[in-house]
Amino acid sequence: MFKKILIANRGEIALRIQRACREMGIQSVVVYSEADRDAKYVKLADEAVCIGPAPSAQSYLHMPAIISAAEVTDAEAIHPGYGFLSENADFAERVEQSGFTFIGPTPESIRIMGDKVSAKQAMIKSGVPCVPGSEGALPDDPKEIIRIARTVGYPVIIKAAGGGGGRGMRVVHTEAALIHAVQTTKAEAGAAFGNPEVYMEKFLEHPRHIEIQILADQHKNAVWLGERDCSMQRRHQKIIEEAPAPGIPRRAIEKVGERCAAACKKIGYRGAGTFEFVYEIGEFYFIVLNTRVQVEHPVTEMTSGIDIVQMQIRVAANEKLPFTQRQVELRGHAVECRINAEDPVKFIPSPGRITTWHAPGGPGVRVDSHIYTNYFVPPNYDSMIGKIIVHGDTREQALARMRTALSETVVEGIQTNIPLHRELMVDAKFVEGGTDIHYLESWMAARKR
Ligand code: MV4
Repeated sequence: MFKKILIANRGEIALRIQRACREMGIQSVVVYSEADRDAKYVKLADEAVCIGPAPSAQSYLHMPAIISAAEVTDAEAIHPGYGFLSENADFAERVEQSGFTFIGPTPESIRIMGDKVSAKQAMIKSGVPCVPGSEGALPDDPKEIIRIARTVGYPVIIKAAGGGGGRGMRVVHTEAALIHAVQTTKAEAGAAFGNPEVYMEKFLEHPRHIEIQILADQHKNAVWLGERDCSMQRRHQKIIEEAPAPGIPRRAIEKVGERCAAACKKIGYRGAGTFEFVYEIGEFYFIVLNTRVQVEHPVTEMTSGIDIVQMQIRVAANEKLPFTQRQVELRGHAVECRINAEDPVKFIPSPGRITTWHAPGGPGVRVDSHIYTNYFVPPNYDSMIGKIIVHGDTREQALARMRTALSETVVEGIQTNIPLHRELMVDAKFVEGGTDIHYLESWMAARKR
């Protein structure tokens, strides 16, 4: 096992990774920007290295500074967390070339999954169900494009190979609009991602967003740890996640979960990963494979009892997964609310000093956050300041615990989306379960009137 790990991230996930290291007896080094100098997890770390000024480009995205920090502190491995450099294949490669272990998949896996065309091709080959569409990138010939769209059937969606997270896509409803849409998406993709390749899929109008958590070691073992329903989102920013996904037959989940684990073995995947699907009328359709630990991983930790961050570290150190698929037992129901420093109605970021922070507690309540009373939320980064996660025997119990937790939580000095969560936890349709990816945005539009 590693003696020392460098954490190349900030905020709640830096603290989360630090906790995993502590529990495993591993020393942790955090890197921080000038804006994060006073953060408590920076002081709590065994070692801390300032890597630059507040802007991410000069700190958390600055590869030479991070690699130098690993060199001067004699760290053996680098955990990238999520966001920043976590899915940057060049970074993973540079980490390994500098003699460190990258806690994540191989640079090659990251590269394949970063290109959505090659990711989809790998999944089709590995038996993971995908959305019907073009086989690979669209050709240049407009006649061919029109022919493909007729076969797929309208509406279709044009997606950039280099896109993701909702960037670089366009829905097309009619043949008349097709060629212009393809050309515009290609031009935008070329400018934004340096890759003009696009592909086509049937556009599903009312899907849910369901994802499967997997773990794979370097000894040909791969397991899936159940699903998460992440349909409650706004502008591709998830705000509530839960497991299991309400109303989906267990048999259907098991089938897709097994396909994901089998695909991991087939492609030689290592580390933690998340297969994202759109789910509509009883069918799962693969959209992307995220090669990092995700914000919402605690929901799966609560239902599986497995520490995903510790497993990432263990498989990176070449250990075997310490359990088999048959030993994975999913229990109860978990829900996560992401707490953002933002206006709960207009969603404008609300950085600044937190004058009061009172965390919730009690049975089945977990808080993953780096904040404290008198903490200054810097304006330079993502507005998420923490997560409240609850677990219960049933969905009803989990929701009741979340309502209580939200009622106990106090954040003063800045605005947060806690009032929005309080409303959603008693919303009839959410409480019923199974709302689709458009629900939150239509709910907000209706509330405004
Ligand atoms: C789709 C889709 C409907 N049909 N693909 C958005 C993010 C990117 N990863 C893929 N996305 C979508 N792909 C087909 N063929 C709808 C979305 C989508 C979405 C997916 C998951 C969560 C939220 C979403 C919000 C809008 C659109």
